[in-house]
Amino acid sequence: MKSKHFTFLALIGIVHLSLVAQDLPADKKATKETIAVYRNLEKLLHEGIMFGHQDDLAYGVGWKYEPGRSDIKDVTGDYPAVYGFELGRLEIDHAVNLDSVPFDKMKSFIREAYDRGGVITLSWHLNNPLTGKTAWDPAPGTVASILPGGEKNDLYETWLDKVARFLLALKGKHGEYIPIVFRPFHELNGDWFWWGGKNCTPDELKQLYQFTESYLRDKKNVHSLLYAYNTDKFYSKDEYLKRYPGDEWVDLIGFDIYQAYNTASNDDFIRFSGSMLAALDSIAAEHKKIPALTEFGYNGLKDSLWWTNTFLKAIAPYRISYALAWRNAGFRNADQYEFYAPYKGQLSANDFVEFYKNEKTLFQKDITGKRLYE
Ligand code: BMA
Repeated sequence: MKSKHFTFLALIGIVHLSLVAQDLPADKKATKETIAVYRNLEKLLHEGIMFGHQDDLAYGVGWKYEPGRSDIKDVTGDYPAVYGFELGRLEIDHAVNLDSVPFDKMKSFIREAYDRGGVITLSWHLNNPLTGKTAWDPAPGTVASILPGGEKNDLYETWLDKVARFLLALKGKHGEYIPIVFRPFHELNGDWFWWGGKNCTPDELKQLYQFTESYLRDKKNVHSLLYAYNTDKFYSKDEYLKRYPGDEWVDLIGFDIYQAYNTASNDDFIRFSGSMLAALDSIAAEHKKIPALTEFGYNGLKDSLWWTNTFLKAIAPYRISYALAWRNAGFRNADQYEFYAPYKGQLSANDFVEFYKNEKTLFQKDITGKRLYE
């Protein structure tokens, strides 16, 4: 009996081990708060899926920079559990990012989110360092030009210096660095960014990822980052891993998906996300990484039951750390708008409240007490 019990426990141990992340994040000198949040993200995988929202505290549909406001809070009375912000244009010394958020305000939003125990993730639509145009300028040769030995390597290092300065200025009340899930070079299998798809070789992308991480970590002493590897849609595990820089460089793995074009119907969205989330889950178990839905959305939310009838059905069966809805940029006119989360009075707002109440979803009130940074 005893030995059977022992075998059973040992087996549980093995199964459990195969599901968990490694003991330490990719950065072996990570600060204690970063290690804590890394381990807690893994634990939370067994409890539910954290809801995240890009630029949540900065603006929403019809408002900008109103202290304490959030479209998610307007609708549910609670904040998201995860907050996304964006660094694009920090590299060229602009005071505001490419979506008009002043970097100074962004720092305060990040501190505010951290003080509430929320998780913060940063993306970076950095300009093309070879041409000086935007991230969406897929000039061939750009990645090669910024790797060591390339003509723009020095310039790229100065851009990383600025990112490091920003990250090192993010401190909590006790002077500790605020941990950040950093997801550079996102959607890296798509062709629209200069670091993406056919615009560089898989090997160049891997080198870029590794160079960026070692530079921030070893040259700039930034030890508050968890690194996310992030594709767009993918059709096989091989495709997903084609540009993967290696287990020792990555903490979270994710992908971005929007309900649009080839996932136009609810059923298509559920089926397609499902097959990707299943693949992600299995890659996460094999590589001991934390799976996340790093961006998602259905622009305009023209389906009053989208949250419970489509999105929840798509994600609920899978282990996912968080799902980050993209930004509520609002309306330019009646036909031109961009928002992926409801605002007060929006067609899907009541259904979002049901989504909020569902036991699978985690918002601020579900996680603050868990003290993820301790
Ligand atoms: C895109 C859109 C753009 C935005 C960019 C970077 O998906 O939301 O409006 O500028 O992301 O955040």
